[in-house]
Amino acid sequence: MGVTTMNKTAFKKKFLDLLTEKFAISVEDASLFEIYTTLGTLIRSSYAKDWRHTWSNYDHEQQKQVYYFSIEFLPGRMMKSNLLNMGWLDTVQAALADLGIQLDDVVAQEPDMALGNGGLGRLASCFMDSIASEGLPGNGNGIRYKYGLFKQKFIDGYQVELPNEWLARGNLWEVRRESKSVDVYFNGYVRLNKLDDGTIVPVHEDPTIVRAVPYDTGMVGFRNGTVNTLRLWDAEIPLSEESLYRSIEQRRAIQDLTSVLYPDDSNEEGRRLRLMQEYFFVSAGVQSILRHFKTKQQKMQNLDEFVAIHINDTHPAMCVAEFMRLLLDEEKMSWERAWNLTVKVMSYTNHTIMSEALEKWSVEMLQSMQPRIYQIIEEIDRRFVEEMTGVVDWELIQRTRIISDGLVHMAHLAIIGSHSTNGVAKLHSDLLKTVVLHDFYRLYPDRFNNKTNGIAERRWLQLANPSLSTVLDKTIGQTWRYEANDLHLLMNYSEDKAVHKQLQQAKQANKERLAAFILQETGVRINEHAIFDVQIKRLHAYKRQLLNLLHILTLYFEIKEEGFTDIQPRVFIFGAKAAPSYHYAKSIIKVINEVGKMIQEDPEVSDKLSIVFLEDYSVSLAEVIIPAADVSEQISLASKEASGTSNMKLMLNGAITIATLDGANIEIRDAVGDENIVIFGLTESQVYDYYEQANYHAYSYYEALPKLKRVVDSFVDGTIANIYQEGKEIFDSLLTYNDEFFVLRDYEAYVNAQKEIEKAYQNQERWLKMSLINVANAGRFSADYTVMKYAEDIWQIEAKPKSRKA
Ligand code: DL6
Repeated sequence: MGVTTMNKTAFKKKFLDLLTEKFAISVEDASLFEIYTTLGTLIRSSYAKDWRHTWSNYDHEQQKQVYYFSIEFLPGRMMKSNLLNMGWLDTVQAALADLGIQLDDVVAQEPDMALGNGGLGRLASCFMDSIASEGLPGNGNGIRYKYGLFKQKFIDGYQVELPNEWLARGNLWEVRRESKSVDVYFNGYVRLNKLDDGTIVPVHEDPTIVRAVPYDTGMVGFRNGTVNTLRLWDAEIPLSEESLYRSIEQRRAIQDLTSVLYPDDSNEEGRRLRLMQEYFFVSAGVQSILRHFKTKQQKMQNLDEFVAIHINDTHPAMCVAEFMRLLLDEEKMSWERAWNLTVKVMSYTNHTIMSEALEKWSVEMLQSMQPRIYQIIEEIDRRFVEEMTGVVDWELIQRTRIISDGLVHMAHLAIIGSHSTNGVAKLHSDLLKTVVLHDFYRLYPDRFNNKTNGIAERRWLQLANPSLSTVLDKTIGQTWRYEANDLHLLMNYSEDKAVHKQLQQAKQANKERLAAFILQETGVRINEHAIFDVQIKRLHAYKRQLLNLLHILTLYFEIKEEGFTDIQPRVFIFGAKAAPSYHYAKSIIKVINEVGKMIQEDPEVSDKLSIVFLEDYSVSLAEVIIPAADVSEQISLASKEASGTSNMKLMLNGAITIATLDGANIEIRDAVGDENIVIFGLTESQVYDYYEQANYHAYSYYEALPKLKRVVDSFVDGTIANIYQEGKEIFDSLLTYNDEFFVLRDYEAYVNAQKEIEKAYQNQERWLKMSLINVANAGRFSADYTVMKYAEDIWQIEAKPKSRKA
């Protein structure tokens, strides 16, 4: 890649020339946004050749490629990671400094690309980075939402959602590829025409046609010359059909298709729009894959040697039916041959055991919106039932078929129509086999496998935490920067006091940076020497932010009512968005904010405790919080968190995890050893025992534990101001509705685990060793390794040796 040879002088010249060319302005007079635009343009034009070569090499070498279909991508900002991956970061930073410009100020001009809610979308983006960095032939396929995930504001402690106009000032990284547009058909009805030779030809009558226009973004690999493509589709009115869609409502309906991420599915209209979005990006993506394949002069029946399609969660499950539609209707393939190919090409990842997130669509809605796709799904279902009849019992068939009780089960479609189903952590994959998808495991045992999630360690350590990165470079050399397992070399220094000291200084610098950020954003001054205790993830009852709050209130009452003074000062930091229609989650936000206010206004407590709930949690915000964290809260009810990835990012940055044995926490425990993590609470099998025996009585814990009773009562007894309805809702969820996520059951164990954390922190020698061991053992969670396992076991794709990094 020519870019790695860029020196400071050459960069400055190019940059200043381009600034003049674009804006006719001197660097002294240029605004930060003009500087950002100029730098971004220069970066993009510098990887453009590699981008073109990557495309053409894959074709030239006839390489099999994977297409990763995901309704969410959450890359955050891309400028700095592009600079890092191109090998430009240090040069550009120094060159800009010579010109009196701070790179971080420039980078801050970029809006976060937040086309996702949380873990699912962030994982997809980590995978894009790692697939390119491993030189693997892989592409992303998704939706170019005009508005990203809402901007969160707190008004009077309540979450308020504002539009996120991330495209308002344009998007530097994307290329609109009009020539690659395809038409996607909705609604209407399907007439089956019978030809003279008896063949049946389906004709889609009276459809609504939407033009899908792709916007491509280069995914730059780490210093290896690979630039893959993330293709996001936008909806437009087809040029030839302009006259058909004349009314403002009709035009708006089409343009709105890609307006918002996850339209509110608490109502029929929102659900309809979401289903349309799903088919839209599935159909556009699959059509464009087949169109491209046809340019290769290869036989259609060998398609599986060139194409792998990955279904990321159930949202793109219609890939199975759309692929069949194109092979049957357009390529005139027989059903058997088309089905055989489809199963070989498709693979599916399950990301949740929460039944509400396993999508089901009403037959009525799917049939009216997608008449041909519905016919195909019906036929897949009919053949599945036929194939299984007499082989397995009837009840099993009824439980696993795709269409039942007036609903189309998308996970069933994805499993039946693909050759691989994986979970995202060992425990999760085991639960899929033994509980959630056990019926399918009985039918297809060979299809099930595990791929524990991973993270882009370049972003979460090299970019987010330069202080720690410098210590690592000095201590273990630089190979960890591209071979994450080399972090393990740090184990040689586990007893080295001088290294401990440097780690402590790096952490302190990050805490001061976060404290300054908090002061600037909220006006709150926090104690920089307190324990920074962090819980950052979507707000959901199963993740149990409420348990964290119960502990904070316990400390509060210990100080206020029991006269405890010997408490290690702590700052509890939250970052979380609640889905707009998720009332309960929003009530938890409100109560946390009110407790935060109560503590802050109470001088008896505020020097020991504080709560900072940062607004608008995002990738960029995570990059400031994570390096400063001392404690990582991973406290979901065992069995509910499929994997988690903030747990990996926080350990990589030296935080000590307090965790239940859930998701990837178990693998973190295995990596660091019991003495370097604090585990508490019910195990997954205890949770299932409760379900089986139906013998959980939340009330008995409330009655038996006076401290717990004091805390729970405070939601309704006026102790906390301004939370009448929200407090009551939470109180009732715990006692009237018997505490679905066993918060009261795990309370005591959690409070004791927190005492253990405090004790460990007070022994800084022990703490720093624990922290070092966490960093040293985080390498295994690099997404580079995860995607290689997908490539080898599921997608059967390879990096060509020449594109691998040196
Ligand atoms: O696999 C990525 C991520 C996991 O780390 C989280 O544990 C899991 O909750 C998340 N799943 C989803 C899907 N929907 N829901 N719920 O976001 O996937």
